[in-house]
Amino acid sequence: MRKCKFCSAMTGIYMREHHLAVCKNCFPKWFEGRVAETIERYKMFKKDERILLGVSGGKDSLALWQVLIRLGYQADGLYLSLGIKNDNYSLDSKEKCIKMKEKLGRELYIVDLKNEIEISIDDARSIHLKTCSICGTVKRYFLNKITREKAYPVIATGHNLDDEAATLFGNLLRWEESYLRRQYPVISGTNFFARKVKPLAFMYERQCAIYALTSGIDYIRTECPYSSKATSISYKENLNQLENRHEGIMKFFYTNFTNAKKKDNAMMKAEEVEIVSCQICGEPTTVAVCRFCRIKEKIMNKKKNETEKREK
Ligand code: Q46
Ligand code: ZN
Repeated sequence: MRKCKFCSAMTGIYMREHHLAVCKNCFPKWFEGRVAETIERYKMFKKDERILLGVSGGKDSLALWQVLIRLGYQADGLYLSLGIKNDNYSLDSKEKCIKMKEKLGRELYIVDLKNEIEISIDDARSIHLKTCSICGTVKRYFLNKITREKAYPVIATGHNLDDEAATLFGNLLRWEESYLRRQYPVISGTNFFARKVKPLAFMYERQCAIYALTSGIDYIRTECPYSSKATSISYKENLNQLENRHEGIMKFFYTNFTNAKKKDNAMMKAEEVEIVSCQICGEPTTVAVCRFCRIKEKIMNKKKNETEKREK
């Protein structure tokens, strides 16, 4: 046990990477203060801008929602019901988001994938693409769509430092230049897309968990059943092993990357691509038919073929 830096109470919460002990009563204020610094340092948004936050019912997005409201920002939530039946995952996660909406007194938009496109993420397995890759496309599609329809200038997501470091690690291993150019805590808006921000990008995953616990957030404890197959999980495990041996290494890795990008404008310049309207759904895309519509068509065709086979 150590003494809390702010009130001297004895505490078991010690953050080696910051050489800092904080008790459970002081932790929420400390966490909120650090997120506020990130928002200001990267000029993510102002108090009079409406923010749409993607919420999943997990600790990170719900923690971010509460932090933003406590800091005086105008943030509403968007929950996408993916139709994951395993262990009632989708039902439970939706319930946590509704609880938080009631606690914060803000708007929560709920998009049910089954109502929108008659398919769920569970159906996605049938077309032999990685479930998480399809899920990512679907989430981005609806976040962009609802943000534009409801005229929000900013999209926020609850990606934490572990997520960002794992993404960076993967992009470096595969030398994904176009993704490396795009990875940053804030991406400016264009005529077609709202500004995208990640206010938790410098907070470790375990700090988000401590915040959720010490500030009474009710979040979904079970992992998405597909998460064990996600490549990012193995990157995270490896990075966490390194972090255990070299405290703060994950923070250095991501912070130094963002600092280098800040200094070198060339690294910030995303490739210029022409944006057109998808021939099927009309959403902005770089190809004739957007990835979302292509995935949807594939799944629908597969389902149709299976029904025809059964009826024969
Ligand atoms: S929800 Fe979707 Fe995650 Fe589940 S299917 Fe994969 S991407 S793991 S954040
Ligand atoms: Zn489309």
